[in-house]
Amino acid sequence: MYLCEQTWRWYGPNDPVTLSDIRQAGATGIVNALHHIPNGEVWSTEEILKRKKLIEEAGLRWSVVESVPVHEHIKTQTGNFQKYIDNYKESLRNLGKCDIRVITYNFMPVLDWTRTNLAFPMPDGSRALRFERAAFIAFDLFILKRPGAEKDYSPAEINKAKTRYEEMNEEDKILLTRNMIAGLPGSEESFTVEQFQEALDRYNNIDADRLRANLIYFLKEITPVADEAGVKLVIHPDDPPYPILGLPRILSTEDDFKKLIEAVPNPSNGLCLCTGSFGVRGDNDLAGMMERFGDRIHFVHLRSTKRDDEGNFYEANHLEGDVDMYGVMKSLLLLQQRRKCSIAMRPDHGHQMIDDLKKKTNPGYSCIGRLKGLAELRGLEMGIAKSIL
Ligand code: DNO
Repeated sequence: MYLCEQTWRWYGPNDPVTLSDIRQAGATGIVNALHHIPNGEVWSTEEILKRKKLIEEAGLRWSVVESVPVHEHIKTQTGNFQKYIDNYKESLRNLGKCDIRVITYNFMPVLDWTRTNLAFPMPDGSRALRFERAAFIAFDLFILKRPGAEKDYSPAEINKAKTRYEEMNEEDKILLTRNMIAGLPGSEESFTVEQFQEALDRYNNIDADRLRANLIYFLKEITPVADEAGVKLVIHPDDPPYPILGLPRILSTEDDFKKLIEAVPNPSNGLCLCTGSFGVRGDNDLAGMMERFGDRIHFVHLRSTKRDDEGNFYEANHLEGDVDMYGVMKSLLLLQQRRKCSIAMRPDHGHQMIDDLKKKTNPGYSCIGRLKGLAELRGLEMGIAKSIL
């Protein structure tokens, strides 16, 4: 019987969660990136092997790269983009040589994932990540003051955001700004408000069609290299899965990924099925996507979100919220039997809880919340496996 490979995202030697902690959590695979290499530069085999050795010495395996970041010049096709694409190819070849076979990336303009609140209190005393639409709009209209932003929102939304903004003290505003643009764990960029507006301006003439064309261009360049190197590329969906800050979005739905594989059918063109990101939209059928994109899915992020009618969502416990984790897990198990292989999954995010509340942790990536998530997912998997297989 093929079960998931249980993996865990580790931010490298500076991560407060150690490799030994991760082993105790029961994961066997590590999801890692060379964050010290500047975005756009080649990952040399030497650097890759150094990191690989560290992981293996702890009795673990480097299963997945998350992420080899895609330089903004590639996304906008400006400046030195061809050089950055060549560097990307080189990194893929080097990863293949070092026997690391799954490479995650995203094509979100400017920002990787976005939240307004990193310590949203849950009724049980733990803390969750949250996206609050009124706070987000307040940032856009009254802190960033993005030109033309008002036309993206209804009068009622603007009023609500105004009241929300007026209720904030200086500290709240600084914290909101930091959450929005200082870079959440794993994102390679961080900005001041001025730099941020400049970064947004680079997309003034780039709509979704253009951004998609740039992604397809990039994939047509790199997938033949990935095919040859024996590595799978997996794109991470947009988080949140709709346009924000006037930026185009191109990987928010099933149809978005379908367009990519139709344009670039190479086998290395794959998907990281992140149930938390796709799951924010009620119209994404996660278990169905698992089935329909089965051959393209090489990495799965398991987490759940809970949305309301006003565009807010928070990250729920792994087995609660809007994601039908039972349906997803069942679909993932059936897929693995069909493909006769294990697929790497990781518990994505987790509440900050228990002792971690007293520690400085990477938002979403504290130890105990993910340990709980992994334990629950592992139990769910075994229960389904034993009853259906
Ligand atoms: C957030 C993560 C993302 C993801 C990238 C992949 O917690 O899932 O930052 O790593 O988008 O490139």
